[in-house]
Parts: sequence; structure tokens; C-alpha cells
Amino acid sequence: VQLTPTLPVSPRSDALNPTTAKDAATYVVDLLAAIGVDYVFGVPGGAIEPLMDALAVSQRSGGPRAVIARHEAGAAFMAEGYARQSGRLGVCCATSGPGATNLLTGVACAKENGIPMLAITGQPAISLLGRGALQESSCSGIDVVGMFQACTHMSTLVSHPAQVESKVAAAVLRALQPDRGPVHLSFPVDVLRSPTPRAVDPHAFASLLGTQSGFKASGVHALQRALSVSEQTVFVIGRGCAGAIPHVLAAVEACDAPFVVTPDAKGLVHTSHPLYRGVLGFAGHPSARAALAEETDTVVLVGSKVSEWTSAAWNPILLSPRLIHVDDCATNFLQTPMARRHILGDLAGIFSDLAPRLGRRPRDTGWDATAPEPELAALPEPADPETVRPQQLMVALRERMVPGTRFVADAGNSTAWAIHWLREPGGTTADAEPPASPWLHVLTEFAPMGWAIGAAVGMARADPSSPVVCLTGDGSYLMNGQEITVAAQESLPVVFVVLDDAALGMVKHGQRLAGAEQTAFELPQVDFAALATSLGVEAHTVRTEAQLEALDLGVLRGRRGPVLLDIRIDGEAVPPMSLRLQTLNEA
Ligand SMILES: Cc1ncc(C[n+]2csc(CCOP(=O)(O)OP(=O)(O)O)c2C)c(N)n1
Ligand SMILES: [Mg+2]
Repeated sequence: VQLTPTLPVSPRSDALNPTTAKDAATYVVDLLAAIGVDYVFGVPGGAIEPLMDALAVSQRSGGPRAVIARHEAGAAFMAEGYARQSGRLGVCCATSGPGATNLLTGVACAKENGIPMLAITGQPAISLLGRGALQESSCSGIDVVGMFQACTHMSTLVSHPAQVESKVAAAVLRALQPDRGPVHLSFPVDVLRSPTPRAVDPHAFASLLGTQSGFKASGVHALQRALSVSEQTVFVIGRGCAGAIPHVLAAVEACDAPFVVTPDAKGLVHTSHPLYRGVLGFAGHPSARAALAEETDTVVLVGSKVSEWTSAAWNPILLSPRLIHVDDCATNFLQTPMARRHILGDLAGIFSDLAPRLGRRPRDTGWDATAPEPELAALPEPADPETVRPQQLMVALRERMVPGTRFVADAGNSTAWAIHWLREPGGTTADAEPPASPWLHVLTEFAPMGWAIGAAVGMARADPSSPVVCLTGDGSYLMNGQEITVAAQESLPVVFVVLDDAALGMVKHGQRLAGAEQTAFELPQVDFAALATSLGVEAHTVRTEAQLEALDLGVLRGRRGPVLLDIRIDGEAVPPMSLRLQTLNEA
């Protein structure tokens, strides 16, 4: 194998064994295979072509392969969905220039929502940088590395084959450390094609990944003491509990203490758990606020950023000296300086150590499946019988989707309706074990319209064994709905539920609730079913609640391939979004 003549010769190139040396693109794919990643989501282009080639070769031997999105942001959203569902690294790729800039929104979303992701973009050959090459994106072009620096934990140009191994390893390790998030590698096309020295076997590298857990015994003892003298404790469960939820709930149950969840952690628990008191934060429940009332002397926040949506706009009922903050991510403590105590460490480790020490017998958790769940008000009367109440849509989906269905709610009113009204299908069955994987995903930090469309495809790609319901708005679907064709190509069981109100509804209701000018929210009435049918996807239009009732959702069990439901919802129904307005008004 020859290095290309334009490249300086690597000082280690003489150490290359021509029989084992492979190009950098193959090295990346081998490393992904070693850490269990089986899909790379992306859109091709000249500068990233060697990676696509390596993925094609890999696919032939059953290794990682490419899933081609319609837009690079969709690819990044898919990589996020894949990471959320599989617990592994999400990987996306794009060509240089516009491919990379299209990818950026999805990568920024992963940063703000703590999703481990590797974004790989291409560059023209090193020798061409600074010479006006097509789509140059180095610091002498549009500087993609610089742009991604602001939206990732690490962004670097891999400017020599000898850097490949160390930069790829450093990037992957960084993405998977708390504070988890995206990293970005920009590869000139000639570097991707160059033979790469290998000092470390990818499998040896993979073994490094399992070694990050740990906590101090003093922290567990302090938490145990605080809980033993507390008269009334409330736990606040955040999304950081995802890998530790059985252990966290074991401690909650041993204390017989009520718990609330942040909006993005609702999917981690059964809402029929007898100690569950609802969602605290955006679109949350009065019962959650009541749980944090004055008689509570200890509030244990576990695994969460403190942001506008997760803290009910930095509400003092959460942020007070009653607080003990337990997290595996030290930077989350920066937002809770008032806490009585900060306990840092691996959450599964801390809580599996703590629960048996609490001394109290775990309560009998066999709960009464028929008891009403605490947090919901009565359904409002239908305002217009010719439409579907969004609240009723959430109830119907919960009652009629198969157990094991996963939901992803998009930016816009879908998020508010889902956080407040949705519950997991089959959730009324008494089941003492928490859900095996989250049944609901929402964004709380950086919420781009159309995220749920890509995320649903990525989740279904990671696990196609049960349906994924994408709750999205008509505005979001018009922005990113083309990714439905990826679900069709890949035969993925995604149910696209379009909450169709012919409006940018969250904008409309936000303006109304704020008493502001009513402007810029109207959308045309679109026949989304016809649109989907033209793409070869089965679709139904639902204009009334009777039609919703008549829909046979049971057929979705075991289905391969997507379906679209255009639900003409009551656009007058006011979404539970007052928290957002409070923050906007106070600004
Ligand atoms: C990319 C992007 N652009 C703009 C916004 C601001 N925004 C938030 S919700 C929303 C309206 C969404 O409309 P639609 O998808 O129809 O959902 P609805 O609220 O009507 O249910 C807008 C414009 C955003 N979150 N993301
Ligand atoms: Mg809408």
C-alpha cells in the first residue's frame, strides 16, 4: 500500500505492516464494530466517500453499515435516537461544506441533551486546503472544525494518518464520559484513504470503555445518614438515572418516599407506581409541586441538569438548602450551589450500595392497578366535534397501542401534550420492575422541530421489535417529514402521528397566552395522508374522535414499515405550556 505522494511520510510509516495496515476509514469502522455500533447515519458526498466505501465492505461481512438519511440533520437525529435506544454511541457522517453545516443542528441538539455521539465530516485533500477546493471546510474555508467546537465536547481536524488512532480513541472516550455528548472529527479525504498505523487493537480499546464507574463510600454514608433522619423525603428523578433506574427506585421504595420526575425522565418509570407523584417542570403536574411542599425536609435530585424545563424555571421548591444533589456529572452541580450536599459518582453504584443499607424493608410494591393515577385533571369537553382533542389522542394511544410501544414527542405542542397526558401502554398492569427501556423521549434543552422524526427512525433501527410512535406537528413534519422515506426503505415500524392543526400551534398559543400580536403561525391545510401515500407509505386521515376510535391500532403489532396518521386535532385546545410563558415574560 502506497501513501499518496502529496502527503508527508509518516515517521511511523516504516512500522506499517502492509498485510495488516488498512485505511483510516476502515480503522474507524473496525473500531465502531468493536464497541458494538452497527449503524452509521449519514448522507454521502465526495469528501466522505472512503467512509461509505468502508461501510459497504463492512456490510458485506455483517459489520456496521450506513443508513442514508434525506437531510444531514435527520441523520444526526437518527444517530441520537439510535444512541437513546441502544445505550451505545450514536454515529453520523456528512460530506464537507453544506453536508457538515446541515449536520450541525442535530449535533448541537445532542450536546444540549447529553447524548453520546460521534460526528464525522469530510474535507478536501490536505494538499488542496487554502487553494479554493470545492466545499473546503478547514480554517482557510468555512471552518467547520470551528463551528463544531461550539456544539461538541471535542472538534478536531485529523490532518495526518498517524493521528487517526489517537484522535478517534480520544473522541470516542470523550463522548461516552459524563458529561456525555457529541464529538466531531473532520477527515481530509486523503487521510481517510491512507494506511493508518495501528498500535492498539480496536478490541483492546473497547475494553477501556467499561471502566469509568466509581463513587466514594463517604458520599453513600452521607446520603444514608440524611435519609435516616429525614421526616419527609421526596426524590426527583432525572434522565441521568437511565442506566440506574432499578437501583434508584429500590432506594426510593426502601424509604417509602414519594418521587417526581423531570419531563425527560417520565419515560424511565411506570406512572402507575404507587409512589409516583407526576412530572415536575415544563407541562408538569400540580401533584408534583404539592409533593415538594413545605413539610418536605429533604429533596434528593438524582441525575439531572437544572435547566428551565427540568426545574420548573429554577423554582425555589426544588432549589433550596433542602436539596441533596446526586449525579455522575460534576458540571451539573454548578447549577445547584445552594444544595446541602453534592454526591458525585456512578448512579447505579451509589444506589445499589445505598438501598440495602437503608435498613427499612422495601414496601410491598404490588400496586393497585385500578387506582386512578394521581396527576391528571378530567378531560375537557370536546370544543368541536369535527376534530380530535389532543388530550383524547394521548389517552387513546396509551389505551390502544401495544405494550412495549416507545414514544418520541417533537418540539411544539406534542411535547407538552405528551409530558402531561401520555402514559405508557400497558402501564396499568401491576409490574414492580421499571420499564426495561424508556417508553417516552422528549427534549428539554435544545428542541429543534422535526427532531422526533429522525429520532424515531434511529430508535426503530436500533430495536425494530415493537412500534415507535413519533408524535409530531404539521409544521415539524413539513420541515423534516422526508425522513419517513428512510423508515420505508429500512422497513421500520414507525407510526408517524401528525397533530395537524394547520398552524405552528405552540407559537399561536404562546402569543395568545401572552396577549401578544397573533402573527406568523398559519400553515396551509395539507393532506399528509396523500403526501405519505405518494411516498409509498400507508396513511390514514382522522377527522373525528369516532374515526380515531374505529382505527385498528392492534394491526401495528409486528408490523414492518411505517404508517402515517394525519390527526386533525382541535387547534383551540390550550396546551399546558404556562411555564414557558412565565420565563419569557420574566425575561
Ligand atoms: C428548528 C426550529 N425552528 C423554530 C422553532 C420554534 N418553534 C417551537 S414550536 C414551533 C411550532 C411547531 O409547530 P408544529 O410542528 O405544527 O407543532 P404544534 O405546536 O402546532 O403542535 C416553533 C416554530 C423550533 N423549536 N425549532
Ligand atoms: Mg401544528
